[in-house]
Amino acid sequence: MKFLAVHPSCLMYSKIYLRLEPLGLELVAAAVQQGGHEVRLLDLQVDTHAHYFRGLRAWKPDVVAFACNYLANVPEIVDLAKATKALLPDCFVFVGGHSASFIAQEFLAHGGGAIDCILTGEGEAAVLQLLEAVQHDRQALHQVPGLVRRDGQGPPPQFVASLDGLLPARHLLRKRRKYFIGVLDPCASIEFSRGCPWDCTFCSAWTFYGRSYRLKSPERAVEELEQVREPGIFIVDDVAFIQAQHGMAIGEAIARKDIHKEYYLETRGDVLLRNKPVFEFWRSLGLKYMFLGLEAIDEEGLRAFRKRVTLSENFAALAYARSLGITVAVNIIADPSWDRERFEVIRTWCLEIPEIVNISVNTPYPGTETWQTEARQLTSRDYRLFDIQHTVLPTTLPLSTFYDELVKTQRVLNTKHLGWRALRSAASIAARHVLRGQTNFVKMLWEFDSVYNPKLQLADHRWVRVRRVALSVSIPHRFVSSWYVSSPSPFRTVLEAFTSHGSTLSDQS
Ligand code: B12
Ligand code: SF4
Repeated sequence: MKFLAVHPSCLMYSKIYLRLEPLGLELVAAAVQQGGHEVRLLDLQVDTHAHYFRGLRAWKPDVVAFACNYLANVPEIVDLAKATKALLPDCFVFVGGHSASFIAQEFLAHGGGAIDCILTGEGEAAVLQLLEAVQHDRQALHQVPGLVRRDGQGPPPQFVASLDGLLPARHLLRKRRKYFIGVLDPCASIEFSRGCPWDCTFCSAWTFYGRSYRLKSPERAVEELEQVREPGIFIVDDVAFIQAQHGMAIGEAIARKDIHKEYYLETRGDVLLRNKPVFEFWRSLGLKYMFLGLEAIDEEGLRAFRKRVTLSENFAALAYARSLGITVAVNIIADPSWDRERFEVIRTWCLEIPEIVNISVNTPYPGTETWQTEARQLTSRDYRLFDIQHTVLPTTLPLSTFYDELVKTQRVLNTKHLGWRALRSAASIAARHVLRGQTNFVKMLWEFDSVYNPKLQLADHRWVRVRRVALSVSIPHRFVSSWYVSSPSPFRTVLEAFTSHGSTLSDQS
């Protein structure tokens, strides 16, 4: 069969700071290719809708599969699915990814028949069984693990047998030079582990992977790395190098093979402090950037997010990363309840430290605990506003003032790292990139004002009110009745844990 895999357009972040290859979709595409099907992959982060429709008309795929890891992409995917069915009524259209898995029934309802099913969980585990059913016996769709249709569902999704069996179909991407993060331009992505053993309230890593934590063997990890051409590598693990031995073994294999790359990874403050020798070693291998999810600069905030780390540990981790000469980016979650003083405190703190500070807005996301406890307060249910740059919860400040303060804070932070100042400090790197025809990093330095603008952000809310959004997120009431009942076992286990602790879920079910 002819299989077209599609990643939706850029998010607000990916318009500036980073744009990454769709690794999950490449894994799904690789599995389909191994099954003997003809596969194409289109990434709308770097290609246009016009290109998509031209391809549909010319190639006439039998199956179109969309990746949906982010709620903000839901309306685009629904529109594309409807247009696809209008053009090719016999084409089988389905969606997978994190967000699709958590709102499967809602997604199907939005599609109004244009989306044939949602494949929840890890796509590469069941996609061939799905295609087999599509090709030979549609009745068998109901036996596909993780598959959700409007009239029923298959057994719970299964995990892939081993991460070692996976190799993403990187060769299917046409515009690989478009992927970057900061000065790592171009940059590829790689996965060394899956899942996370912690249980932060705002995060769904632990509900999606059912709290499992799996590792790729160091041999396979390095074999894969050797095949990557890009000089920059984004390690996509939720928390890198939780197990020191694993991180060390991969590092040693890289050193033995004399592989020279520059790396970006995300980890936790306590993991960094616990596994100092690993990070030190990786620094010598080319670890350039590190992202630490601090989330809050007060103990109360850390407790509320259930980060299970102390403020002093986080600050000690920052100091340690600094001492290694690694460029550190940290994240702070802005709460809609913040007043002017609170924003001012954050601005002052951020200016005192050399790190890049990213401010995101506290947003309940389906699949998280916060979704269960806070979704009833939502002020907007428009998917497009669930991008952590808008607020969907009530603000203490008037909405326009909240955005003024938010963007003012982000701008203050960005002047440290974007524009002429950044270009001066990274002039030789920028010049090298431009000479090689790589312009993603240099363009990024001036893009802030065109993307982040309080008036535009406010206008997005007005737009929603004026047009009455047909596609909106369902609050937990519906979410529970459809998603909980139809959800696979790891999700169920976690939700049951919430109910047994007397969360709002029990009032609703
Ligand atoms: C890189 C990344 C980003 C980048 C995106 C870069 C880009 N597009 O250029 C940035 C930094 C911008 C980003 C932002 C956000 N992210 Co993010 N991000 C990731 C990260 C670290 C890696 C993604 C990846 O490549 N994973 C590896 C691949 C192999 O896994 P995968 O993509 O999930 O694919 C598997 C399945 O999902 C599924 N699948 C995926 N696509 C498809 C398609 C089909 C057809 C099928 C059948 C299956 C399928 O099968 C794949 C293989 O098993 C993940 C964490 C992680 N480790 O996955 C979080 C993650 C995807 N992000 C998440 C979140 C919550 C966000 C934010 C909302 C907030 C935040 N915490 O930063 C914002 C959203 C921004 C917005 N505007 O909406 C969540 C998703 C939760 C959800 N949707 O329920 C994750 C899982 C992190 C987490 N631990 O909670 N993110
Ligand atoms: S925020 Fe990080 S540490 Fe917390 S559960 Fe998610 S991935 Fe794990």
